[in-house]
Amino acid sequence: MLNEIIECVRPARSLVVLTGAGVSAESGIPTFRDALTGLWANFRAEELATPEAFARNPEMVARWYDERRARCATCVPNPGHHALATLERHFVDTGRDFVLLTQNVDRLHQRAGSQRVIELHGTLWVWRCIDCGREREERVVPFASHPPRCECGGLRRPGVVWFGEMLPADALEQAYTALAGCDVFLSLGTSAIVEPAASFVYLARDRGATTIEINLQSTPISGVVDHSLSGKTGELLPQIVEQLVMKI
Ligand code: BJW
Ligand code: ZN
Repeated sequence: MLNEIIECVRPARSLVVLTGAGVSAESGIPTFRDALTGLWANFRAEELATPEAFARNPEMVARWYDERRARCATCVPNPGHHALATLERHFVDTGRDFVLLTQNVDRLHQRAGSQRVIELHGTLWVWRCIDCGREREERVVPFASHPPRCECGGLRRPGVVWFGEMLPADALEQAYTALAGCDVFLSLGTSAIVEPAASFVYLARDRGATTIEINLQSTPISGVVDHSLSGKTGELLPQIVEQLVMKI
């Protein structure tokens, strides 16, 4: 199976990769659907990641995101992130298109060296005032108070996309353009249940692309893709990429 996947990716002219929380799991960042722990054990992430939860209890939601920001600050990219950055360089060096669409908000792809990363769900590192809209990158953890406040006095929220919110229009447009032109599509470490990213595989398939999934568990798209490989992205991606980069 690994060899079949390598031989599918090798001739690709235009590769689109979609990543999810599983790709960062081996960096020590819990996936979105992992059970919450500690003080958060009685909560579900799906209930905290909504505009309604922030409106009801901004202090609690901001604190949850700030703790996740602090956790990410102690984590480093894993071999899966590095393999994807190497793969991008290989595609660019050989004059081919490579686009990385990520649902992850941790920016570990960028820290691994990936250049063309489209953040579909925003990032934990940028916070935005809900009154004046001003955005600022926030690297120092933790905040002095929750939620942090803007100079204008407004509450600031994490620059992520919550359920029921629109994805950034430019990110979505770039994603659809890339999908319309790709000949190979990789879905990596995502449960493939959150729309619109969950439907990208169908767009790629309908335009004739070869579709591949790597995940620890089966997902709703495991029976849809051409190849579904079971395992850890941090272990499998380096093996795949090494073969692709060594033998042109
Ligand atoms: C490993 C591994 C290892 C572990 N190696 N694998 C159509 C139908 C029904 C509903 C909707 C619809 N269209 C829109 C909706 C509503 C909603 C939605 O999709 N709901 C579904 C739950 C049904 N979508 C939205 O609201 C989106 N907005 C939108 O579409 O606007 C227009 C609109 C609105 C309303 C109605 C209609 C239209 C916005 C979605 C925003 C998602 N935001 C979040 C939170 C971000 C901030 C934060 O992190 O807190 O994004 S939700 C959460 O899920 C997060 C993730 O990016 C996203 C995807 O999760 P992901 O990455 O797949 O993680 P997990 O945890 O689910 O899975 C991890 C996987 O890794 C597992 O499969 C493991 O097996 C695997 N794994 N270790 C390989 N080492
Ligand atoms: Zn403001």
